[in-house]
Amino acid sequence: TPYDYIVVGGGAGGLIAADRLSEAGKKVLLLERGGPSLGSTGGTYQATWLKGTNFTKFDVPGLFETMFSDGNPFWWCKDVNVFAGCILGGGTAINGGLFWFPTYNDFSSGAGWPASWNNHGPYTAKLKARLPGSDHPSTDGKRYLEQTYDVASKLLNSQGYTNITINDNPDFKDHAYGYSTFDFANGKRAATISTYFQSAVARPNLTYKQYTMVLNVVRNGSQILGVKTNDTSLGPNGVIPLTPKGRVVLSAGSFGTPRILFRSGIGPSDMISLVQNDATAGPNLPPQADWINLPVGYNVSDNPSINLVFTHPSVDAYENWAQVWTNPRPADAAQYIKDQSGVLAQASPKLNFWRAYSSSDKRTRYLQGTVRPGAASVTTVYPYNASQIMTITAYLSTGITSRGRIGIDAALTARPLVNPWFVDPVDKAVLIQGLNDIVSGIQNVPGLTLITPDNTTTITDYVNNYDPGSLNSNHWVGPCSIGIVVDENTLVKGTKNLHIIDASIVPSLPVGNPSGTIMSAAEQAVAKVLALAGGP
Ligand code: 6FA
Ligand code: ABL
Repeated sequence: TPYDYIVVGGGAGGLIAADRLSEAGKKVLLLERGGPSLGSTGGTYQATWLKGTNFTKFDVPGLFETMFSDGNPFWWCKDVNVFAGCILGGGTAINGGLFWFPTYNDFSSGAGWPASWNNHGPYTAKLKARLPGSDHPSTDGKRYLEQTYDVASKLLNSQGYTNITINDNPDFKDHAYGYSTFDFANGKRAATISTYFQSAVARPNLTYKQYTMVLNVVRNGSQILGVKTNDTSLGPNGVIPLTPKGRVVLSAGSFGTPRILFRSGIGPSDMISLVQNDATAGPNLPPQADWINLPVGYNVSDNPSINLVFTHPSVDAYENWAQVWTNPRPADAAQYIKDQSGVLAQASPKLNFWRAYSSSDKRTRYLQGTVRPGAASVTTVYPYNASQIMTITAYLSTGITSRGRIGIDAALTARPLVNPWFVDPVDKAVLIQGLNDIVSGIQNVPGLTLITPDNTTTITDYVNNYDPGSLNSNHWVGPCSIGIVVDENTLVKGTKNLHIIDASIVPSLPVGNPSGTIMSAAEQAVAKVLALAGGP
């Protein structure tokens, strides 16, 4: 059967697109390559201690850190060489859940948005109505495991920071800090899954197919006719058609969407040539005369981030989250099962802060900090108390000038081709300054000890010797930037009916972890698509 809209990918962007398109009465097909995540969507992957409940690994916020330590991490995309979620909810099913409503700057022309996008307010309000977020997601309204919050707030108070409720003051991002805020509700992960997805699948005019991978769009020149999937039960050769005025919306993420474009003959010729050389994908390319040359994969950014690890005698490192899957603290597990309250109703972050820097190139760059108990790794020549470790991750965000490139290799694995961090030395200099400012306050907090780097290494040497891969923040945006690859209505240039609604159209990094801005952008994008003339 033909569809008015085929939405490819059920992540942050795709679930909002599918919900709003079906709400408007369109006949929508939502295709997701992964399977269920939350228990409410049919997910079943549980820790033993959760047996008898309907909660999976993806529901329980306190299991977030185990995404990186699990022996069977089936949720990661195996054909993307950085972390990406291939499961219902995409990144939002497996991420830390940090959730920030956008600032004015996040959608400003200076950030690369067309003028028609600057007023994000009404769209953010629509998002907020569906997904308010919470800085106290435990169902009893209390906060738990707050020692690192207390330590970090002492550090920041001594440096002139103001304590605020972050999402009540989105534009206050200089010398501001507050409780970490999450897209969780009722002590569980919510994101776009238990919200937009739930209302979308309830509509008879929306069809959802999981475990279905889109390989390429099928097109006649600039006219998209449908999509080709890996499931031949869905149509001849796996092809699913559009209605005559129908449109395809790609929401496969910053790695998945460019790959679909390359496999459809859209993008730089070096990428399409790799597809051409592939025995399976090559024959599905349109004739070379129909290739559409666009800079898909360029203008990519991700926050460079650096971890500082400390100890403080008051801190409970919570066994560095190593026990929560197999052997959680019994009282905390019981409390969570009883009413989704307690330590496990929240993910690891406890406090976030921001500071603005003006730099030698006269630009303003923002630094974000995320504070949590535990640490991914410790490097010190001294003995230390592992039960007292905590991390401040410092991210360079809005204002970054460095850009990288995303593409594919000969195996069609999606990957960064050019790393986007520290291409511009000013970015690195500002992050080093921000780190130095953080550690300059240590003396104001009795008992606080920096253990990575320790006092045998300067911050500058630490940053210069940092493993480049560890600079990755998983916040990839921009490979199909608005104004460059897509027009202001998210239409892929050179096509009549191919749209993109996901992180890949975001032209530069927002000030916080990006999912809130991506969701607000999706609300705005789908409204613009629905308002276009000539559609179904
Ligand atoms: N962002 C935040 O705001 N806060 C966080 O705490 C945070 N943490 C993390 C994190 O801890 C990790 C490990 C990762 C990987 C990301 C984090 N992010 C965080 C970033 C945030 O999750 C992403 O920026 C956001 O999810 C991007 O939204 P998109 O809509 O652009 O893309 P998704 O990856 O969410 O969804 C793509 C979907 O398409 C997936 O479900 C995928 O399975 C599906 N898909 C891909 N290719 C497909 C194909 N060919 N056919 C069908 N489906 C496909
Ligand atoms: C994010 O936005 C980042 O993308 C994640 O990297 C981050 O989680 C979460 N939010 C929470 O702040 C970190 C984990 O806390 C680390 O344990 C892990 O090593 C790291 O992700 C891997 O990138």
